[in-house]
Amino acid sequence: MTPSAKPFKRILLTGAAGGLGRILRERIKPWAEIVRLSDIGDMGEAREGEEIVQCDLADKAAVLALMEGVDAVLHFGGISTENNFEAIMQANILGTYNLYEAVHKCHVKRVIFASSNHTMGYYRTTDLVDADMPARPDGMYGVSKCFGEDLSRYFYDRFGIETVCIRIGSAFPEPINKRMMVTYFSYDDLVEQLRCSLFAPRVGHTIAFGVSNNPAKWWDDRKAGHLGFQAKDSSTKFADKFPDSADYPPADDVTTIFQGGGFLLTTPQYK
Ligand code: NAI
Ligand code: 15L
Repeated sequence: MTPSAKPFKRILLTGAAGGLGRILRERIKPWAEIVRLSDIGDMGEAREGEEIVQCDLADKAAVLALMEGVDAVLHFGGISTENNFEAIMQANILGTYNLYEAVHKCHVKRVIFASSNHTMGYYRTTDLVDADMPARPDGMYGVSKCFGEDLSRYFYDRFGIETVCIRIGSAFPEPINKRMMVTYFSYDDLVEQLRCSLFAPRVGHTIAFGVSNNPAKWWDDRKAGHLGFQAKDSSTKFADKFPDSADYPPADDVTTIFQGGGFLLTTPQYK
């Protein structure tokens, strides 16, 4: 494929030094002539077809400069687990606000926002949650992702900037506990959902669920059907690691009662 045949001129990936950013760095290259990588952390040397811009999302001027010449954004940067509110406020709340202000000023048309299943962590593991149900975050991290979802809704309603918020389950090489047999999201499925989110003709403001086709389900993704995404992988191939996962949740432990799992232990618990 010649550079000019690629659909986007420049895609910005935030969080490029992170676990998912390092995977996406190579996988998104077919979609853009240039991938601009950004993170507060070290991203190494720029490779072919890359630009590297190290910056703090909480730095408004830096984020505005970061956005220049960008056609689409994959927003994966920020604090990715529970933390103190001050830290989350800077990276995830102020950072996402700065990102959308810059998106608006630079006339970027579409953002894919890495939201999280922790927007819904206080639903029970017996619930089936869909995109229209009220958020039930399980901590300040989840609250910050709810902020990103609402902020992007506002920027769509007010300015027509399209966003797909992907409530990612557990995007890791493989499940590392029983909960992840339900929440597992393979890297291949993540990349495919991103591709669908970027290339669907119209997405408006979409809330989607990022999860593979696992046997047990907590999330109903039909309201994002217009993206055309079909998960191909499944946690089934890891079933030997967790033989009784079909009986999940097995106990009256708070981490198995609520979808947020271990994140519940970082916040006051309600049964
Ligand atoms: P990660 O923690 O490995 O990567 C996040 C990156 O954001 C890090 O490289 C970090 O340096 C960067 N970052 C943090 N604060 C920043 C700031 N103020 N300015 C600029 N960059 C900053 O997390 P991971 O697993 O790669 O996740 C990526 C995104 O996907 C995160 O937004 C996370 O909340 C979201 N997500 C990931 C899930 C997963 O299963 N991996 C599940 C649900 C959501
Ligand atoms: C998330 O939102 C986190 O970013 C990730 O590190 C995992 O904890 C994931 O959720 C999960 O619920 O497994």
